[in-house]
Amino acid sequence: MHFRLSAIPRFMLCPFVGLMACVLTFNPVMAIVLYDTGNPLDNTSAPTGTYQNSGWEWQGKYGAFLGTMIGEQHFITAQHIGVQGTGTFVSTADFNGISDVTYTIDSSANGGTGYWNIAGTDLRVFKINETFSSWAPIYTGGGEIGSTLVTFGRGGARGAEVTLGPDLHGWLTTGSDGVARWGANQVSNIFTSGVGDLLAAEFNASPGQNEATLSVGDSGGGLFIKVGAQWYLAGVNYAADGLFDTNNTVGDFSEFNAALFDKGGFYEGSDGTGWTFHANTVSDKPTQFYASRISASSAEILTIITPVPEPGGLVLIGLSAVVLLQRRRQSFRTGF
Ligand SMILES: [Ca+2]
Ligand SMILES: [Ca+2]
Ligand SMILES: [Ca+2]
Repeated sequence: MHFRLSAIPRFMLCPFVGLMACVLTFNPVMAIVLYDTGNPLDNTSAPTGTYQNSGWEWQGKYGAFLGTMIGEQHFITAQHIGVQGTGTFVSTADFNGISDVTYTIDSSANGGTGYWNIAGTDLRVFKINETFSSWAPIYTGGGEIGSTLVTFGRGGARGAEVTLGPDLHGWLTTGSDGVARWGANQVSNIFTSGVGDLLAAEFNASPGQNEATLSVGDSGGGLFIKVGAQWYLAGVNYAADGLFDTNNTVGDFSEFNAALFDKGGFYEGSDGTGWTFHANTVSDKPTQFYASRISASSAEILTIITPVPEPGGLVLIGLSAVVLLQRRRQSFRTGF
């Protein structure tokens, strides 16, 4: 079968894996894929129980993708999805529980650029002309690894089974269906990459836990972790491992995108950059997905979203002080 990505695969060095040079092949995720179920209708309404209030309410539709409300007038999403033509950010009834609310994007923001790119990352902040009634707190700490996460995206549900002999290894991933879906996982690692720090999570064969990975269409969605009783935005969905193939033959169009909880027995890479074979061992070799790490850019993000005092206001404060002084002087002179 022949699978095409809607974006160019990316390659980054990951220096955090000891002495071994490691090239990660990223497929920018342009769906939440669930281990437990292939039903595309599952996990499409607000999470409850353990995952209640975990960020679903702060998601909004930005073009074909998602963004997360992070300030009274700001939302954050991924750069690599580009500027979506709609010029709007929509808090749908699915997200807010009431009715669709359409916000308009301030195209004059940041001196006419229309957005702020966080340098050296895949993060992009937009401003709306109206105001949100609530927004996500952003994570500024360093304790992501080991945290339970919830992530959101609009990619497609999982496709056909990927097997080797009698053994299931995962599922093909399909094109984006545009439906917002949520899933859970655990932050397993942090990588330094050409697009800044990335949070990584392994797609494990863990039934009954809403275990999820990402696929095409999930980019820009928020990834939340819980600290105490509060969920914080800790990442923005970026990429997933791939491509995969059963051979390393160039040009036979046999490569495919897949959500594999065990990539053992498959090649990973691309015709352009070469293929790496993963031996099929008894232990699963899970694939990972990646999200841009918010905490590494939190200072810059907070500078963008925190309102600065109006210069006019400062001048007025100064003037009133002058006026007060003058009055006192006058009072002194006149003896009052
Ligand atoms: Ca996992
Ligand atoms: Ca091939
Ligand atoms: Ca295996």
